[in-house]
Amino acid sequence: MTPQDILLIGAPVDSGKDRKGCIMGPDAYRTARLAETLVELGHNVSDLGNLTAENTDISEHDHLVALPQTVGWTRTLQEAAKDAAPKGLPIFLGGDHSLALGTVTGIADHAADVGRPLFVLWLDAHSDFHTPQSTASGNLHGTPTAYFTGRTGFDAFPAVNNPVPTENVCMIGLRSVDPAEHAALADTNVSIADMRAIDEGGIRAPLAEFLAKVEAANGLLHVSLDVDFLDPDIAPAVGTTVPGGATLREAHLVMEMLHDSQRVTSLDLVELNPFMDERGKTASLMVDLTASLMGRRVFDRPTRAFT
Ligand code: 5AB
Ligand code: MN
Ligand code: MN
Ligand code: MN
Repeated sequence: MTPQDILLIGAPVDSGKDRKGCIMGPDAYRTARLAETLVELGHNVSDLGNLTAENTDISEHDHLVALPQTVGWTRTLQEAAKDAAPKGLPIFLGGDHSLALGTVTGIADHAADVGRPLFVLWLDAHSDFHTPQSTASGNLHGTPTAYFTGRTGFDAFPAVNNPVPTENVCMIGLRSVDPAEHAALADTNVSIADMRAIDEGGIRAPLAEFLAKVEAANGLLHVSLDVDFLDPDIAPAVGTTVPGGATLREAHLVMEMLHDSQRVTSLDLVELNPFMDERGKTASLMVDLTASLMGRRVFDRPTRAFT
């Protein structure tokens, strides 16, 4: 396995929704020994500590939750992502999913700087494809994929210089998509494997197809892992649980395939709410999944030829 330079960047973003608790996410990953686990796998790991949101002079919005704070976080995270990407593989320790407004657009600017296309794998129960106009909840953690693909309506946010083309985005695990998101997604080339598709055909095929596209384009690959991608029985530490998510083995297989592809250049770990966890089991599972992504395996394949 090739050792990598991994940068852990704490992003205790808690402004993307009403329910609080994601502020504790970065320290839960530290407590669950994320850095030590990656070092044991042979990687070079630097923990850069936690970021804080830039102050803005934007006013509070009637409908959108904590708009000024989320715009501040977006600015901070865009800069942090742009700074970190040339130095190694950044892992953003969330924090709620509104952090991806900043991480993905910052990484997209880096991709443009190095002249390579950016691909995004969105592992989530939700598509997060709302605009600030279409969101019924006003929770901005439901908007990052719309922002980084260049949908309009994000006037309070920094302009998106390098939108990610929708054909470069793959969403796996969907099982809760609002009507406005559904209608908007229909006009895009986003690849979608919802839970029904996974039930019927398995999780391997859609991911393999997407990874082949990334490979053919010599792309950079950003992975955004929302805790609610996982079934709430194995990952209870989320604000809004959606039953029927990925199983333990489906999730590990995704991570193992990502490792084999050697394509992943940045990662978000988002939506962990340690206040809702059961004896740290969700934080530990997220660390184990990250370990699989970074090369942990029991045997090199094939383990044995059966006759
Ligand atoms: B998450 C919902 N679509 O807009 C909304 O957890 C949920 O980052 C958004 O995927 C979920 O509030 C955002 C109902
Ligand atoms: Mn999400
Ligand atoms: Mn989600
Ligand atoms: Mn959520």
